[in-house]
Amino acid sequence: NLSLIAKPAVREELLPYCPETSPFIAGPIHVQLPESLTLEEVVHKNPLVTKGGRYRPPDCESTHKTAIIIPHRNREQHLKYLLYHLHPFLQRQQLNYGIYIIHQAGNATFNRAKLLNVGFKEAMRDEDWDCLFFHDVDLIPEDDRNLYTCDKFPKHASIAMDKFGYKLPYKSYFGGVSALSPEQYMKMNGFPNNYWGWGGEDDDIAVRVALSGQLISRPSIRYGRYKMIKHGHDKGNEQNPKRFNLLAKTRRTWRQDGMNALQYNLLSKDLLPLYTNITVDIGSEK
Ligand code: UD2
Ligand code: MN
Repeated sequence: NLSLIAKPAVREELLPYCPETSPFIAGPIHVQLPESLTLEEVVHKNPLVTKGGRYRPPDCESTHKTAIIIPHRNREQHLKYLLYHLHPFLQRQQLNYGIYIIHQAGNATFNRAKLLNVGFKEAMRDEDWDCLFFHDVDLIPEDDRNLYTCDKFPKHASIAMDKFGYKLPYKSYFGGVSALSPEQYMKMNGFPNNYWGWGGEDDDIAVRVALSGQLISRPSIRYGRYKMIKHGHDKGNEQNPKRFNLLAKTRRTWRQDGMNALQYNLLSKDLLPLYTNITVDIGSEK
């Protein structure tokens, strides 16, 4: 019976593993933000990206499964540029990856850390990711030797940003782009849910890393370079006046507030050509 030996239309099961260092890594990237760029062009430039913003190297089995989690509301331009740069960047690293946009519905005050918790939960429902990258929408990596894989400890990747003169602004700084394995994430009960508005949540996360008995891992300062697309303050993300009080209490609250207390209403999940869009109602400050 010929139909039994006909090749199935799925990809070959037994590809060799990808090499330890990808041959496509090129080093420094000159980041450009072409004004006329459209999302359709980004789709055309990435023919191997499949529904939901997924990719696996075509000719080898990646040894890394990385999900990128991006908190978002009303930053469509930044998102377009990030996708334009990130897709080829991740492909050059021969990763098996997926990109998730976690879109906060409504006009209540923005809550970055809670959106990241939602992203973790929803992404892990899909796939057994071994690394999650928590990524501001406006940060473009400038060197592809900055590997989007996880380390022994929670990793802070955006250590050299143009806006801080390509230096770490302070020692425990954890804002921008960070990477944790599911085990590292759960060990610190994820991120706080109660930081509404701008600021403090990144420092809280750094404190949780320490309180859960972990260290911070960082890439080389030569590789962890990022350009932040210039922007003003967003409406609905005003400075959080409670951030210092909250931070003073993290030691007492981190075990109660985090993944184990996460509540939200998933409004939609769409597999778009360049990313999975999760629209979520995360409520508002009580
Ligand atoms: C810094 C940190 C950021 C976070 C924030 C304080 C850097 C590079 N980043 O960012 O990680 O700790 O301070 O909360 O230092 N966003 C939207 N829509 C909004 C508001 C925010 O999509 O209306 C998302 C978006 O992904 C953005 C991120 O939240 O990149 C952080 O907000 P920001 O870029 O306004 O804050 P920034 O640059 O001071
Ligand atoms: Mn920013």
